[in-house]
Amino acid sequence: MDIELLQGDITTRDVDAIVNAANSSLLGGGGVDGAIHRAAGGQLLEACRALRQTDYPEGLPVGQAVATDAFNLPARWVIHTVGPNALAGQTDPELLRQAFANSLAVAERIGAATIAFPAISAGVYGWDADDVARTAVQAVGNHPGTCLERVEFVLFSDRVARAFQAAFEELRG
Ligand code: AR6
Repeated sequence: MDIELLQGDITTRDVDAIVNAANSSLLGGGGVDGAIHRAAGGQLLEACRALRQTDYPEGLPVGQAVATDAFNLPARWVIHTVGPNALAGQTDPELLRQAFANSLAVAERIGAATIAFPAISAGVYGWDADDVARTAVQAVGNHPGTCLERVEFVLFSDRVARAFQAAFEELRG
């Protein structure tokens, strides 16, 4: 499995699945969530509303992941996950690991060969970029699946991009 670090806007990525750092409501928000909903168009919100009416009436729990169509995006699917919110006291790295690992598991289930991740929880949810980078790298490194050929991390800011670079160098020794 190839792992790539890129800097830029995840909504432009022509991969099978992009991951959305959503909130439990699944009904949109700011940051990368807002960008994905704007670029995908209103049908994405309709698909998320449908999930709330069926599988997730209480919302998507922290650490879980679910896929929808990606509508107007170049990607085929959006995998919505909810990272822990450090500002609300959710500081257990296991929750963040689950958000990455369950997104990868959903990608395998739907047959995605390529996936792009943002730095889940490194924005509004207040996690330190180094902790997010380390957790992300470990989750991908320990992923047991066989379907995925390429994992991209698409990072918006210099600070977060540097954190991921450092985490990868650590992993590769
Ligand atoms: N492409 C790639 N990365 C982006 C983009 C983009 N277009 N836009 C922002 N980022 P955040 P969270 C980066 O706040 O911390 C939302 O309101 C951003 O710079 O989007 O998990 C949700 O609805 C940061 O490095 O997600 C939730 O309520 C990273 O993406 C809450 O924010 C994650 O920042 C989730 O907070």
